[in-house]
Amino acid sequence: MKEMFKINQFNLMASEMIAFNRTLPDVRLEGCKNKLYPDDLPRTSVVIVFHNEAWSTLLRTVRSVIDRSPKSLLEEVVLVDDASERDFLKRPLEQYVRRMEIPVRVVRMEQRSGLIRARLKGASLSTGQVITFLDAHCECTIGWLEPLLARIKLDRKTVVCPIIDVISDDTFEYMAGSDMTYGGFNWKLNFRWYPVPQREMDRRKGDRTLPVRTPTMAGGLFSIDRDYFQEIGTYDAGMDIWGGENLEISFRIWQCGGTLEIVTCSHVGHVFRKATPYTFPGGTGQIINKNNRRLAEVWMDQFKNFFYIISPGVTKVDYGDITSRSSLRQKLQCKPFSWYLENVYPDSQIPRHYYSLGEIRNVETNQCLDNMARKENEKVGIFNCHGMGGNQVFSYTANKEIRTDDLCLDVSKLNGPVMMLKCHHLKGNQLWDYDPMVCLFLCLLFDSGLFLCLLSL
Ligand code: LR7
Ligand code: MN
Repeated sequence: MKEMFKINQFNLMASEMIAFNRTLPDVRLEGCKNKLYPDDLPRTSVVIVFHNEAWSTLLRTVRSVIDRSPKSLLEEVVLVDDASERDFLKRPLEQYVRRMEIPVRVVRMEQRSGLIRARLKGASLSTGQVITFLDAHCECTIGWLEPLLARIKLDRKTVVCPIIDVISDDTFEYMAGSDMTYGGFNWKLNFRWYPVPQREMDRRKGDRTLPVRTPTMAGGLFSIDRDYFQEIGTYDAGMDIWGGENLEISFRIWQCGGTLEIVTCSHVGHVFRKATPYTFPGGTGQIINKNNRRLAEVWMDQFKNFFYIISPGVTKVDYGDITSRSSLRQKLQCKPFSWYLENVYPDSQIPRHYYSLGEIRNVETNQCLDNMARKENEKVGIFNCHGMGGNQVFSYTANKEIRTDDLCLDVSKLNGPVMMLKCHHLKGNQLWDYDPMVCLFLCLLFDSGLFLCLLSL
C-alpha cells in the first residue's frame, strides 16, 4: 500500500478495490432532495483533463458522470490526456470507453501542456451548450447536474460550482463538504476556503439550499455556458501546468459582469492530496509564480502589491507577454479590482482601504514585528528587520486591524501577549488605535516585558 501510494499520492490500493459504480451517500440538504427543475435544461459536455491519472480513479470519475447524469442532459465526455506516460492510458483506455453508453472521446496533447491548455483543447472539441470541467479523480453524487444547469439556464452569465466533497486520499471514504464555506484567497494568492459571511446568509434569507455567491472557485469543478466561456476569454493560454487559472477566471467573471456561485444542492467528491505526484517541467515555484504574476498584472491593479510585497522573490520571475489579456480586459470593459473587493469580497484578506503596508519597525532597536512563520493562535514575534517583506509585512487597515495576510494581531488580556488570530472583522480585541498627535507612538506591552513602539504607521 505504501509503495503504491507514491504513484498518485493517494491510496491506489484502496482505490483499486472499490467498484467504479460504487454507491455513495446522498449528502444533500433535505431541502434539495425534492426541488424541481425545468425539463428543457441545456445539455453539457464534461471535459476531464489528466496527466498520469490512475485507471481506477479516472474511470470511476467517468462512470459516476454517466450513471448520475440524466442521459438527456449529457452530451458527451471528453477526456484530454496531457501527455501521460502510462501505457494503460493509451489504447486500452480508448478501447474501454468505446463500450460506454454515451460518447466518450479521448484526445491527446502532443506534449505536456498543463491543465489550462489541456482544458482549452477539450473545450474547443466539445459540442454541448454547457461545458462542465472536472478533475480526473472525482465522483458525482445523485442529482449533481440538474441544479448546476438550472442556474445557467436562468442566466447564461452565471458560472457554477458544486460543493466539493472530500474523498479521503487514505481510505477513499466519501465525506460531505460544507455548504458554509466559500472560496477566497490570501496575499500569496493561494486559494483558500473561508466561512460564508453573514451578509451572504442574509441575502439568501438563511436558506442554505440557495446558491452561494463565491468570490473565487477552487478551479477544478465548474459548469459554464460554452458561448459565455468564449465571450469572457476562456483561459489565459499563457499559463503553464498548474495554478493561478482558478483565481484568474474568478476575478475575470466578477469584474467583467458575470456571477460565480457554489450551488449547494450539487455535490461532487474530489480526492484531495497532500502532495503532487507529477513533475512541473521548469520548477514548481517558477511556474506557479509566473501564472500568479500574469493574473496579478492583468486583474489586480495596485492591489498586486500585497502579493509582491509578501513574496518579494516573485518579481524576478518572467511572466511573458500579457498584452492580449490586458486588451481583453479593455474590450470587455471590466471593472477595477477595487470594485471587486468592495462589492464581491468585502471580507477579503486584502483590505479595500488601508493606511499602510510594510514593516512595523522600532527605529531605536531596528527590530520588526515578525510573524516568525508561525501559524494561527501563536504569539507575534520580533526579529531584526530584514527589509525583505515576507514574514515582516503587515497592513494597518481602515478597519484598524493590523493584519498579516489572513491573521490579525489580537490581544485578549491587558498584559498581552499579542497573538495572531484569524481576522474576525468585529474590532474588539483586534482593534488598534494609532494617535500620532497625542502619543507620538503607541506602545504595546508584551508579555516579555518589552515595550514595542509602533512608530512608522
Ligand atoms: O500538467 C498537468 N496536466 C494535467 O492535466 C497537471 C495536472 N493535470 C490535471 C490533473 O490530472 C487533474 O485532473 O489537472 C487536474 C488538476 O490537477 P490536480 O488534481 O493534481 O490538482 P488539484 O486538485 O490540487 O488542483 C486544483 O487547483 C488547480 C490549480 O491549477 C486546478 O484548478 C484544479 O482543477 C483544482 N482542483 C480542484 O478544484 C478540486 C478541489 C481542490 C480544492 C480546493
Ligand atoms: Mn485534483
